[in-house]
Amino acid sequence: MHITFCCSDTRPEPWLDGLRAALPEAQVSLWQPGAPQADHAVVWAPPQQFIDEQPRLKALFNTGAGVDALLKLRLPEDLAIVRLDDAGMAVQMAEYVCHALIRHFREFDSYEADMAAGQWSFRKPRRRADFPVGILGLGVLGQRVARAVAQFEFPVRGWSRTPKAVEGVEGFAGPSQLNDFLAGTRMLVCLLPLTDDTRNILNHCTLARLLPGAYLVNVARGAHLVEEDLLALLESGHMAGATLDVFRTEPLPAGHPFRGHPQLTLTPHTSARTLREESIAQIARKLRAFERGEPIAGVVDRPRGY
Ligand code: NDP
Ligand code: OXD
Repeated sequence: MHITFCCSDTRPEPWLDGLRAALPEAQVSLWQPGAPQADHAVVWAPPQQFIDEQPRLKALFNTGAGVDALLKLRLPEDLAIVRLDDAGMAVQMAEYVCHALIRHFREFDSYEADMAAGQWSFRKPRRRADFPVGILGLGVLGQRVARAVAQFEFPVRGWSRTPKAVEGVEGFAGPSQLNDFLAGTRMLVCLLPLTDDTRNILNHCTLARLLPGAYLVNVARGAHLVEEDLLALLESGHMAGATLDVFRTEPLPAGHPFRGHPQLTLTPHTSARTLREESIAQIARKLRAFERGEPIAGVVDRPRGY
C-alpha cells in the first residue's frame, strides 16, 4: 500500500515520520509533481494538479474537519473523502468559544482598560438569562462547545440541518426554524461547514434578527460572514462586538477594516489546531478499517457538502 502526503503550509517531515511509524506496512512518501501513483492520500488543500496526477487514489484523508477546500476541486466520483472527527480539536474549540463568550459577558476587556487607566471601578453584574448562546452547527465540534457553554449555566440553543437532541440545548433545525433560533440568541457562535447553503449565512438580515447588543464568535469559515454587514451592524450599535478566528482572505490583509477595530477580537485561524499525533492515530485507524472494507466515521457526503 502506498500513501502520498500533500499538505500545504505544513512541514512534511514529522508527518511522514509519524505516518511511517503508525502504518509500518505502508510505503509513505511526499507528493511532488510526477510522483508515482498512490492508493491513499493524506491531504490539506492540495492543488488540482495533485488530484489530476493521482487517478488511482481510493481515499483522501483530510488533516482537518472542514472539507470545503477539497470539494472545490474536480474529483473522481468514486474517490472517498474522509475528514478528521475531533482528534483533539473539540476541546480546543470549547476553550476558545467559552473564553470569547465569557470575556464579553463579564466585560473583562473593559475592566482591563479601566485598570490600565488607573481606575478601580465596578460594572453591574449581567444576568446569564439575558445572554442566551446560539450555536449554528451541532456536529462534532458544535455539540462539544454546546456542552461546555452549558456548564457555565448560559441558556444554550443550537441549530442544525436535521433535528438533534443534545442535553441542555434547545434544538432548532432547518431553514424554517432559523429565524426563531436567531430571535432568541444574543451570543451567536458559528460552527457550520462551508457549503452552498451556508456561505454568507452571517449577513445583515440574519445578524439583525439577533437580540440587540448581539455578539458573534465565528470559528468556522470566513466565507460564512459578509464582512461589511458586520461592520455596519457594529456601527449602528445592534452588534456589540465579535471574536473572529477565520476570514474571507487569510492571512487577513494589512489595512483590512477589521484590523485594529475596537469592537473586534481577532485570531489567526487558530481556534482548534490539527494535533499531529492524534490526527495520525485517527487516520491510521480509519485507513486500516477502510482497507478491510469496514464502515468508518467521517466519510464526507459529497452532494451534502460536508
Ligand atoms: P460536522 O460536519 O460534524 O457538523 C456540522 C454541523 O452543521 C451539523 O450539525 C450539521 O447538521 C450542521 N449543518 C450543516 N449544514 C447545515 C445547514 N445547511 N443548515 C443547518 N445546519 C447545517 O462539522 P464539525 O463540527 O466537525 O466542524 C464544523 C466546521 O468547523 C468545519 O466544517 C470547519 O469549517 C470548522 N473548523 C474550524 C476550525 C478552526 O480552527 N477555525 C477547526 C476545525 C473546524 P446535521 O447535524 O443535521 O448534519
Ligand atoms: C479544519 C480547520 O477544518 O483547521 O480542521 O479549519
